[in-house]
Amino acid sequence: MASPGENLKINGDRLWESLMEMAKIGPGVAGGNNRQTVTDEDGEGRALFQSWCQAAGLSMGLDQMGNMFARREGTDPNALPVYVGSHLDTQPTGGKYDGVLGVLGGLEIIRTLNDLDIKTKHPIVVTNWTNEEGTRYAPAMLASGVFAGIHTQDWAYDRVDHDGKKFGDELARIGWRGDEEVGARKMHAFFELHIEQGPILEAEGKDIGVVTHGQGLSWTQVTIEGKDSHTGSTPMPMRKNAGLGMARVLEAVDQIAWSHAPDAVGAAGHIDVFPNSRNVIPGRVVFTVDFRSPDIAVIRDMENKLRVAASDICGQMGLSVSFEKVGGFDPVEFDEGCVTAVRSAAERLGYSHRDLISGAGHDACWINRVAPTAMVMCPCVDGLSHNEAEEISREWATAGADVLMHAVVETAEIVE
Ligand code: HGY
Ligand code: MN
Ligand code: MN
Repeated sequence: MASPGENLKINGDRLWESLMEMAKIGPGVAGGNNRQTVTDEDGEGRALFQSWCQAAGLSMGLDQMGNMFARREGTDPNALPVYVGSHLDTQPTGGKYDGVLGVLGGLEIIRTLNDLDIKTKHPIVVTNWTNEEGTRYAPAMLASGVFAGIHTQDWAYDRVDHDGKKFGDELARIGWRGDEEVGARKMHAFFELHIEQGPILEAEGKDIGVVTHGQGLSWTQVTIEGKDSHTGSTPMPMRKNAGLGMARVLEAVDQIAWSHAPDAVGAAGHIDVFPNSRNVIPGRVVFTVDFRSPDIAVIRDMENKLRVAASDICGQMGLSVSFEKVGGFDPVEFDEGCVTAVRSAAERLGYSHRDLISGAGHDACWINRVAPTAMVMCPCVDGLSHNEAEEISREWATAGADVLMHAVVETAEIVE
């Protein structure tokens, strides 16, 4: 296959302008974004993305999970398309680039190929996956998970948010529930550009992360029941303090993760306290423990140790405890051919690079189950993400999109 010339580059200013334009939709309170999945703001972001795709001459597809597919024809209409994309939904206190860079980086490839009238044998399809974040509706990567056959669509539709609203109803309400069967599309390959969301690339002065693997993830929802009672008049020995139980369990979570240092991590980001009143001892707490490691045996060990520790702690305190696995995936090894396309693209373009294990989960982790898949990463400032202060440089965005384009175009086969 002919490789693209090293002077094939995207238009970094145009990509940056699109990122800043998208960032205006669902603004946060501190310079980032709050464009959570299947909210009105998500719908607005989708509409803007669709208008840009149509302006670039792409034909639009939409499946029953709201996954968006914008297709540029190849010279061989029967050739399986090369897909490229990520997600437009954000955390409640999200950054402007998490996911968005991968979707708009894919669109920038199309805009550049159109500018230069470059044709490829395989069609290219830019993709926006619904609900990658899993923050309003667990689990993360929900729609790419249905696409890859991990979850059933009915199960996904029935997921409820904090207010009891169902995912399927909300997707229909914002008008982005399509007709296409989810997962019917077959792919030649899938590529995803994403910010690292960690400190390694910036610390080592590397432009590009060649993602060979993704670490595994486990989400266990823990419910501890005690007894609501007055914080003033209930004697200490009589208390059934579920909040205190949670505090001791979270200390154990931290120790469990440290026991597998340096490659394991653990914490709880979601915590609900009931009744959450200043003068009531919490009678019930519900929280989600997030464990991650590149080694599945370590993840299983951390899950087991959590259950043992939480059961012991709650037993000693007269509290009840229950567990529910609400998300997770095993460590991922990406496709060697696609990874090589990414690495040789970085080399051809003269960008510094290093192999990398992704610390965060991505739609590519599920799509890797159904198509040859790889990821490109760029640095982010201080490795910070899932924070409105998330920041990248224009140069990092450009380098990442250049490498993404070369990997995609080489795989889609340029037609001379
Ligand atoms: O949780 C994750 O790793 C991803 O950001 N959804
Ligand atoms: Mn992301
Ligand atoms: Mn994220």
